[in-house]
Amino acid sequence: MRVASFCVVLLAVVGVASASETDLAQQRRAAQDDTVRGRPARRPTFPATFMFGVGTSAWQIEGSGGDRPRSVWDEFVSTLGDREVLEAESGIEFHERYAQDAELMADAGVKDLKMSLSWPRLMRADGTAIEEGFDYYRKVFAALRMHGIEPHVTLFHWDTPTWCCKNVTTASSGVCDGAWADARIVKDFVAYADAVFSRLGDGVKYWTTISEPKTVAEMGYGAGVHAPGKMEVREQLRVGHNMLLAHARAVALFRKKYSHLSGKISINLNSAWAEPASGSSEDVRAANDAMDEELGWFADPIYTGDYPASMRARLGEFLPRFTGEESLLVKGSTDYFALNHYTSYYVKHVAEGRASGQLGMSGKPQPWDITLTSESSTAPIGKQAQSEWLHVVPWGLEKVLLRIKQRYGNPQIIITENGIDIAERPSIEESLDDSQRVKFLDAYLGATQEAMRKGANVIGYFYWSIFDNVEWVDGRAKRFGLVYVDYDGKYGDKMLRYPKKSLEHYSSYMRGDAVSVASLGAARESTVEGTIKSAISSFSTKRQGELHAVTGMALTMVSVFAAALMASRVKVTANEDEVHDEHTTLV
Ligand code: GBH
Repeated sequence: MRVASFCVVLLAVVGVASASETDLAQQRRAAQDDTVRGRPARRPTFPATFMFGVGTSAWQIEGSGGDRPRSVWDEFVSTLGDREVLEAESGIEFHERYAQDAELMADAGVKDLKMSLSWPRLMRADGTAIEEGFDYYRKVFAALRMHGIEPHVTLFHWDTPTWCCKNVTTASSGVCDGAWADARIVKDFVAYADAVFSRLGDGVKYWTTISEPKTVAEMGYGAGVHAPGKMEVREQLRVGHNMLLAHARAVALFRKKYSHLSGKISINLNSAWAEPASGSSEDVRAANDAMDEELGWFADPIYTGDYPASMRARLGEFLPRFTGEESLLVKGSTDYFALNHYTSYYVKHVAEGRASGQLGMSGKPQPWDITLTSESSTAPIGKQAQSEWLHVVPWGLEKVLLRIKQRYGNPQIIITENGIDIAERPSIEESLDDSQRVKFLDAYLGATQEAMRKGANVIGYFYWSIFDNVEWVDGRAKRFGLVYVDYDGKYGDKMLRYPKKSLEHYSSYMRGDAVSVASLGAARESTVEGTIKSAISSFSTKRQGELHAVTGMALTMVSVFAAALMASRVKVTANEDEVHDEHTTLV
């Protein structure tokens, strides 16, 4: 009887939804058109299984606590100045504060945390494991899991142990020779991966091997503005090659020796969107070549077994070759596509040999300048964030997702990083009032939803970053967090964390308030059933009448939720107050 009346009400709710289906469909189309034009849907909706997570990386948050052995990033910042050294040594003191941080995240509704492990904490040069380091991560995982947070583990996010270097120097040629430029690093990386899988592998569902091989190669070995500070045309491409091989061999090991862990593994590939500066066929081709480098440099080998033909044509013998065995090893070496995406830029064709610009956004010479026939345009493509390189272009994310779908066989995609930095303001109230980030989130999630509607198989989204943290060479100056970190103790104790407005906003996604009507049918049913069951068990000794009351209450909650959901959809079109030009955004 109870179950029957529950079904009737549920059907009624679904009925109301389908009765106004035409209206909703119209609103949705209007909202989606808006997204394409740069105006986002207010509160995009997602399948019940969609993961909403947040990201961090070891070197940016942990600090050097626990006598952490040094990485190339510690060496690199020591060439920059005392301030940089201090910032790196402190991080945000996550090494000491992880337990409270886990609690804070749990309170905000975080269930999925992307984090990296510090390779220097875990392995010695002789290939033996540092057990104290593993104990530390066991404690971190335990604290997270106690709060219902699942760690998504990245093995390497840029902090190469200095023992991988042939020499450590502060000479102008960079702080470290060898390392990723030397193929011997592959076996060290695989030994490290082996030690991690065997000691920490239990229960980890999602892994990535290397975060952004492109950034390390371009910024660290090409432009020289990241550790290890090298500017070597050939090395840059060699580094990318070695990273692909290290990744692929670690994955082969994982699949062979650790299949019982049932985890999924990938590599974090960053790609901006390169938009043709005009509709001319030359600009279109130039932008397509740019995308071959943004995305294809690493994704093509993984999905096809070789580099893009356009890169081979331009770079010739500069670009390393895979042996037949390596090509087979690299091809198919991911279980899902882990995409880091932040921004977009225009690309225009320039006459051969005269290109002064570059495709990496570094402003420094790139190897492909040699024969490059395109350059990034300075035309504004979207509002600039705190960082000069970051322009807010939600539709660029949609285009990257659809390119992945089209070119690589519609893989499952997790957006493993996406975020915006906003400068600190004069008062804490202003710094916490980050409406721009709130809009950014809705806009990029709206673009994600639009790509999904067009068939992209996106299963998760991770905002970068949960905390303000050490932004590499920019240190504490750039703030990407949903949580403000008071490094100097301006407003209380040093290093205290203060939630920004965006955390509260993103919490509603993480808690499941953005689940779509279609998929909510099932999700809501199980939630309601769960609510009723737990209510029944706790009320089990009470009278039947009270049980009916509890059931009624749960059903009311369902209807209210559904009504609220629909109301929020109506708001999508009601929101006419913001007008935006094509190719610009509200943020
Ligand atoms: C991410 O990379 C990193 O994974 C993360 O650690 C970092 O905190 C986050 O970015 C925010 O920066 O200086 O003009 O040459 C994103 C990809 C590639 C974006 C390199 C910045 C340098 C632009 N990054 N790019 S420029």
